[in-house]
Amino acid sequence: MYLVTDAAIATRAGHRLPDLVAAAVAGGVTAVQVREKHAPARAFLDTVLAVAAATPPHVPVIVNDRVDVYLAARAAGAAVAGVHLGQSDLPASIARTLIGPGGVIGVSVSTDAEMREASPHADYLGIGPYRATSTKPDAANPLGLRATGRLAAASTLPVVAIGGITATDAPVLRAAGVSGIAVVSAVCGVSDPSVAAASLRSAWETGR
Ligand code: TZP
Ligand code: MG
Repeated sequence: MYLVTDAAIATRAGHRLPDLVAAAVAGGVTAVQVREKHAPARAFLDTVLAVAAATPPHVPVIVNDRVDVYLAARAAGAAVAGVHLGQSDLPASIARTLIGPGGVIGVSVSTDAEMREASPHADYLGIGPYRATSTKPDAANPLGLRATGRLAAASTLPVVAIGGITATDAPVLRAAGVSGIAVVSAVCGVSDPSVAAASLRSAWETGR
């Protein structure tokens, strides 16, 4: 149950990001990715540090896109677990050399070729978009259930589905073989992120 943050969406819904993350973890989120597409490095680092400070130690905090910001957060003493890389970010092979064997690397893939390239260097894969979403207008074409299930079955790594996912999708995606689901707006964009996370989690846990 992977929360991907968006401070702008959170602010519009009336939340400070660190409080939102703490509430979402209380509701059942088990991993957090800090994603800020427009923040300069210094502001992004500050956000990562604030989120890491608000997240309990058993929940990994992953930095979107920026290996340098991940390394800076580590240098600042924050408990950050790793990075999540898209297809236009640093290659996973090079990120692995930069962050070492202990850091988590996730890579977004939407094709078999991308999966083959990333898998030897990654710890998990994000596959998506599951469906079109206004949160990421520049995303690749939606995969839908069949392609999601096919990629999940072909993967040697755990895969997390992302893109337009709501609680209704959780049991369907679980049955399709994914290891987890990642959401932005379903938790960041609602009035009660804790309740939203809990309903996603229970839909996942009880789903067949
Ligand atoms: N990658 C593929 S879709 C997406 C990302 C980061 C955005 C998902 O956001 P939402 O609000 O859960 O659809
Ligand atoms: Mg990226």
